[in-house]
Amino acid sequence: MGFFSKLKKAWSSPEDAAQQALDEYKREKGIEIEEHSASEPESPAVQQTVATAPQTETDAAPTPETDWQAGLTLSLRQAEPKLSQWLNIIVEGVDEKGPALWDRLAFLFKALGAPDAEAKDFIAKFDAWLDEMGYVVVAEFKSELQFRLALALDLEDEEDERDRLFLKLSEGISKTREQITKRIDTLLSSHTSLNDEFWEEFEEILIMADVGMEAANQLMDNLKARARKAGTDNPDDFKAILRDELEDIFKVPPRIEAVNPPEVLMMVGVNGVGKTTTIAKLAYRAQMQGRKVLIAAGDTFRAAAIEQLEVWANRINAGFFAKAEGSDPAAVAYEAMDKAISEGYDLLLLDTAGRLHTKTNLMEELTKIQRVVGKKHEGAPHRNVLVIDATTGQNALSQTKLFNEAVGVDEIILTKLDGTAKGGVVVAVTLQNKLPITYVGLGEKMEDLRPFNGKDFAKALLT
Ligand SMILES: Nc1nc2c(ncn2[C@@H]2O[C@H](COP(=O)(O)OP(=O)(O)OP(=O)(O)O)[C@@H](O)[C@H]2O)c(=O)[nH]1
Ligand SMILES: [Mg+2]
Repeated sequence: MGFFSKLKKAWSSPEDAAQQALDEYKREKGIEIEEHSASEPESPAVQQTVATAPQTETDAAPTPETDWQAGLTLSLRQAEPKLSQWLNIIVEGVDEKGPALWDRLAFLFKALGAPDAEAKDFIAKFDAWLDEMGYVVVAEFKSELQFRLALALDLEDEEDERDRLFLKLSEGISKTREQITKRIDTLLSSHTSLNDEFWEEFEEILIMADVGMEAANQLMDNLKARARKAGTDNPDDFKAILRDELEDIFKVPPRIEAVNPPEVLMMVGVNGVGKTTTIAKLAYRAQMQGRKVLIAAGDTFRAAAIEQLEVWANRINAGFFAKAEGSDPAAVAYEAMDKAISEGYDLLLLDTAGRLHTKTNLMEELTKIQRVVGKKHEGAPHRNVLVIDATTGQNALSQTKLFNEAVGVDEIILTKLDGTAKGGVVVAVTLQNKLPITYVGLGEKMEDLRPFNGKDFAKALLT
């Protein structure tokens, strides 16, 4: 059972909801409410808010304040146990940011059993972010608000959030799906068995979708073996076989090691793939989850790169460390490591340059960074994260190979999966390197960097 279902169950049985409705009615009419027996299970503050409000103002008519709180309580109790539904109730009738919204949001936090201080902090940060972004109207930021709530309350795994993510992923890869799935459907409808001609045409589809020759061959071998094992050469069974195979391909477990904080992530990748913005998104996620984050500007090649990172750090309220343009990136990393340790940061994110024309130097520079932070802090950098841009198709493969050989890659973040038909490269990258894809970028907003789930990807691709 999910968090919301549990909470709802703890709140009340249907009778209690009815009792609440009655209380609400009485309160509206200004009729005094008698005490109920204490059989209701003790639970988060909604209960208390409603129960205590009338006691403090026994004789007075209900204030507008108790009214909205009671109304919200009732609505929350009756709503489907989903964050999205609850958020809809919270923002109902509120068009813009402001005290009314913050009161209601604080009330939701209370209802969910979160401490007051956490609610205050969340709201203050969110308000500051809205100012920074210039968002005023609820419709502009509701989705972001839900994402933040899910992160802050550790509800990202709730069914509702997973559904939302799936939808987002599904939309994000619609062009890739168009490229692959429509063609597969046509292929399947024109064949009565999985014969040689079928496989040849299937291979063509894979190549067109940027899976690449080598990976395509490997994939086909696996699929043929699966079909044989299942004793079928019926095209009707093909999609299920392909889905199973894709799920298996993506089952690369991320390397999780016990890390002695601060944890250090080094972001690598060629220029323009999205390293800097992904660092901001990761920092933001980590902060929402209560970690103290320091971002270091290891791309000292361009002043603009340092500034870009600083703007992001300020925007999300993360720590920031930089030296002048042209400084030695390893020195930046070393000093940032120092700062992270002495100031008690939980996570250090190292941005790096990505210029391609000095490939050898770049790799030397990266290994030097690794060396110096490792000297300062045992095991650091704990994760080398390679950022690749899905729109580059086959180049993603050579980049993975290059970086993996030079500095060792622990995981991959695939950006710009939205709006490309070349998403098939995910299959090739995973198949050929056996590296886990941990996040995918589905757009430019903060909420657009999401954990990658291979099973969902396979499903979204083939439905
Ligand atoms: N649509 C979309 N755009 C993205 C995504 N991730 C990053 N971008 C955009 O890609 C552009 C380049 O991003 P940066 O973060 O500056 O890339 P970088 O790797 O740091 O680039 P260099 O510092 O030049 O090496 C920016 O305009 C980002 O907004 C994504 O997942 N989807
Ligand atoms: Mg950058």
